[in-house]
Amino acid sequence: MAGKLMNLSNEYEEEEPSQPLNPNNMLNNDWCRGVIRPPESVRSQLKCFHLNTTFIPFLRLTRIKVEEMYKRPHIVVIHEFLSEFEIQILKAWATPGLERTQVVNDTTGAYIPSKDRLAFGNWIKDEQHSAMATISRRISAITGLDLSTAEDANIIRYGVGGYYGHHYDTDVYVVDNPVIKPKRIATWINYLSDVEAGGATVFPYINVAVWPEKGAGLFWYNMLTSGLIDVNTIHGGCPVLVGTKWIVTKWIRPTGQEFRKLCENNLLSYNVLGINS
Ligand SMILES: O=C(O)CCC(=O)C(=O)O
Repeated sequence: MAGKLMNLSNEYEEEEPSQPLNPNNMLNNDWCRGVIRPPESVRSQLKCFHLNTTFIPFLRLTRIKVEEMYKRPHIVVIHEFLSEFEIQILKAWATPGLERTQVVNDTTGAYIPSKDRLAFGNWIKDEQHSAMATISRRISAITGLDLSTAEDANIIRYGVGGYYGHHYDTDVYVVDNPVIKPKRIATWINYLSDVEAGGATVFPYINVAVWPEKGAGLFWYNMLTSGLIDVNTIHGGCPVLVGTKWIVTKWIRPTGQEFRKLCENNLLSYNVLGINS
């Protein structure tokens, strides 16, 4: 995989990744072992807070616990997002139809099995279970984004050794790519399990590792307010060493967000949970 394309968040003095990115070398890399993290200058700005739900009727009586993992791009964990009941429903729903996961081929656009992703997955539409519909509604209320145009949720089970190599959730290269993958303004991952060892979701360009926490949600914006892809959002799922990792991913598309997240022709303006900066 190519080296870093450009660094838009040059506001911070960040450590450079100590190893080249290589989806086949994830077992050995620093990010998966949790031995590197963002510098103190970045960490000291991160906050934990309760989302202000005063003006969100659907969430008004709830506590939404947000922990910032990074500012630009804005990467946040929502603790205690899913109930035990929802977790059990999603696992039970997915299990009979789990199949080897596939990735989009950049040349043909077809879904194909790939050595970059070793896991089993299934899809669920909001209409197929009221629990999923409610989860989507909560994600929409928390993010302020329209989820009616989002993709179906992808339920994934990684066994021991399962992983997902570093990738972007949306197209980065505009030129010379015959297949334009769907643009995904943002990604939400629900963790349905803890993992005894391994299995972190890592963002190697910014040294962020998020360890799976049963019931938590992980959210970030892939796009800047200009519509350009934030190259620092390259991420992957580290190999599971002990245990099983379950996630449910919702990829959120730009269509429908026109009046919710306004476009700005400013390369340094980032989408964030709440008000943009
Ligand atoms: O397994 C993970 O932690 C990452 C999953 C992921 O990158 C994705 O579903 O796009």
